[in-house]
Amino acid sequence: LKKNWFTEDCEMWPGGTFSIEVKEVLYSEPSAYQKINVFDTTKFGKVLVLDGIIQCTEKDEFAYQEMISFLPLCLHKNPEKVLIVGGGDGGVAREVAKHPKVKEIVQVEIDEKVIEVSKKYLPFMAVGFDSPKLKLHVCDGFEFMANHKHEFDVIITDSSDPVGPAVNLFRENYFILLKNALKPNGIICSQAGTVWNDLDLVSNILQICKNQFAKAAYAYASVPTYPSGQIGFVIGSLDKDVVFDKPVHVFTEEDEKEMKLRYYSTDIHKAAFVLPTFVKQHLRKV
Ligand code: AAT
Repeated sequence: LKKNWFTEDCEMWPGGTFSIEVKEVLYSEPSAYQKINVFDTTKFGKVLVLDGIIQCTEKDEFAYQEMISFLPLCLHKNPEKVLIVGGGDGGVAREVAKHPKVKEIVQVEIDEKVIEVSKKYLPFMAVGFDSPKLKLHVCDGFEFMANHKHEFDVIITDSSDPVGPAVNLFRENYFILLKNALKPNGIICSQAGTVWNDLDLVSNILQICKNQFAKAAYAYASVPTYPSGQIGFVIGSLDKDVVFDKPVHVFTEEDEKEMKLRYYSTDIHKAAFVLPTFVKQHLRKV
């Protein structure tokens, strides 16, 4: 094994994993919920790791944060009030705050330490916490959801994988709470795993989402530092007339520049719902 390389280690992906060359360990402490590491690396800039799993790297975080934010925001006619669950690095808040229709953002992150560490070591994402539109709560997303009804236009669940504190955020009960926390015609978008490693997880979450929402689909994004270089999202809408690959907010190249978008575009939005054949066939059973 090479020296100074960090290797992602998780029971979810046995038999093959991603490694990254570390220049310096900037932080390494357990919080009340998970072990937190921040590395500076030779190729991917600063990296946030929770319980041995890469959450984001400076080089490619924008792909994930833009997609999980703009896919649902651009499918909702008037996404004024948005809830973010998780997202303790601030990157999703940074993206959501850019959408011209968004007036109010509420965020619920379970781990205060992740927020603190991100503010210190990952300011390029933690700028999201400076938005005047944002109200930040430190508590469990599942519990928060149980106490909020008919409040939000869009709910984004930017959660870690279903092995640590996020395990409840992948259950059907959570999707029932999400549905009840939405206003009429509301939309949700949740981190939903990769098709190469977790096709059964993807189909399970999609099934749950289809059970609870008028319409549901899985969308695809390329993120090199997530397992297998890919991640996806389930999107559920209470509006039965939504057409997932037809965003209602269309951005010009000028808009993309002004909003500093580097991955999301109206064309990428349309393409994200086009799935590889083996995935399409597997998800057809859902
Ligand atoms: N922005 C991309 C990074 C993440 S962060 C996931 C966040 O979810 C973490 O800050 C974690 O503390 C928070 N979290 C976990 N469980 C809960 C919970 N129950 N309530 C609120 N917040 C929670 C996502 C990385 C995806 C990794 C893919 N392999």
